Amino acid sequence: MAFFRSVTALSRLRSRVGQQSNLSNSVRWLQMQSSADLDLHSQLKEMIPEQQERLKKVKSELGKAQLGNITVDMVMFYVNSCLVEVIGGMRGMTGLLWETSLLDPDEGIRFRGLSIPECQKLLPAAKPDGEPLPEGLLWLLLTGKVGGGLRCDMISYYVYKAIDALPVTAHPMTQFASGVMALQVQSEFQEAYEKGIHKSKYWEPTYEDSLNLIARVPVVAAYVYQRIYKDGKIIPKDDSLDYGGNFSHMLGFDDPKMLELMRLYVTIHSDHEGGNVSAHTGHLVASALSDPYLSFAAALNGLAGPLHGLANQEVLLWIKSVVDECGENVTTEQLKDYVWKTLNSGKVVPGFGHGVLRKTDPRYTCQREFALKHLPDDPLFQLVSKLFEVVPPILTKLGKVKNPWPNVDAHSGVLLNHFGLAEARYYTVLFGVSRSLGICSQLIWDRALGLPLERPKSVTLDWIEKNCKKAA
Ligand code: NMX
Ligand code: MLT
Repeated sequence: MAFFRSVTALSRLRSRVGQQSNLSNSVRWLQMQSSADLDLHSQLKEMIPEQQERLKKVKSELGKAQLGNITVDMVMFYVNSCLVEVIGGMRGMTGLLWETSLLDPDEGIRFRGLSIPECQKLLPAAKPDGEPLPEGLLWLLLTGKVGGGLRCDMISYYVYKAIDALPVTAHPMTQFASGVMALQVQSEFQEAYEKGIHKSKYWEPTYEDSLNLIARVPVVAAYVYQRIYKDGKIIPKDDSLDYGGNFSHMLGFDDPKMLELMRLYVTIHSDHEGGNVSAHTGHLVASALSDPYLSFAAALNGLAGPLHGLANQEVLLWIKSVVDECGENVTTEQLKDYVWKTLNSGKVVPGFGHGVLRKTDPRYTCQREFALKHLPDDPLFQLVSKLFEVVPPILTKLGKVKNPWPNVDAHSGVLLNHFGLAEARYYTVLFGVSRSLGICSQLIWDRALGLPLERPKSVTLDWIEKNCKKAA
């Protein structure tokens, strides 16, 4: 079965009529052409009762099965048997149901069972041997099936005034998250809830909000970019383009290779199972029946932290600081010294390490392959390659770093920089646009499966001392 969909096929897709405003237009991705000829909504409607039954069966048959032991040292860290009084961050605790993807510490992410190379082979592309289309990935995340192209729709929206109310110097993530919050005033879930919708129907307005949100965030993001770095002019979408291609176009980048990069970028950053800070935050907030806009805006605020999504900004700034100090032809010895200088000044080496992964992130690897294909001679790419050799042995020498290998953020900046998107402070916004696909897909399933309010128990140090027996 051939899954490739050509640009011609995409250009056949028609726009649907949407509301207009004088402030903006955006793109709405509505429906995929699946082999089963069912639109996305119908396909989900068909799947939901089966999955609800499946969950019921799991609860009744496996409800008391153990997923692991929660011990005090998951909450606390012990170093050489001495208690270090920091919170352990729940590493290794299984506590969430997340259907759209699963992360293996050694192998990396699988989206509904498909690895990144498999997605590159199986998902629809805009051209032969091209990068996967994010809309194909969205279909996969939502249904577990490989679908075809998407139909896009013009809709209107204005959040520009909310963004414009901020100083132009505000961090791009602040402007982006504010724009997403402003989108919330059109939440269909909120309206339906106020009208008393039955809980069995929650998933439907969640679905509408989620698809609207996914369609609108590139427009908000592109505006933030134009406002901060260009002349503030809105570049209208191009109907012949797909989601990733259009996003690049609205940012002002029309090089076909950059369009391909954006397709790959949006696909690989979309989802990383449920426990990462942004996904977990989105899921937690949505468990209070906050609508997808409120939940996703909260997720973005977590993504904006330097240990999470802001690391892509930090990586390019750090790489540029290496070049400023040592020049582009930095030697291995100079690089080692620079890494040690960073560590000795109490900072982390951005782009290396991970809370779960214990090998090189496959999202790093596929970006490296993209660079080898399209920009092998780029000096910053060569620097990134050198860092791959220099950093892991140094981090290993520290003795405390559990994963010395590069993560997704170690590579993305030099690719974007190569095609002219050089404003590192903006990079996390791109990550945010992509993550809307994963978080919102899961939110639809959260409501479809009737997942409850999330409310784990917490304890005090005093409680642990009184109630926990010393291990033998
Ligand atoms: N540079 C220096 N020290 C590090 C690094 C690094 N890249 N990675 C881990 N460590 C330290 C860490 O700070 C901790 O030190 P301390 O005990 O003094 O607080 C120690 O090693 C143990 O940490 P780990 O258990 O290995 O890692 P943890 O799960 O706590 O944190 C990260 C994971 C990703 C936060 C951490 O590796 C890090 O800070 N990396 C750099 C920032 C980064 O690239 N973040 C992006 C992650 C991917 N994403 O997009 O979200
Ligand atoms: C992510 O993509 O969310 C990051 O790799 C962080 C994580 O998985 O914890």
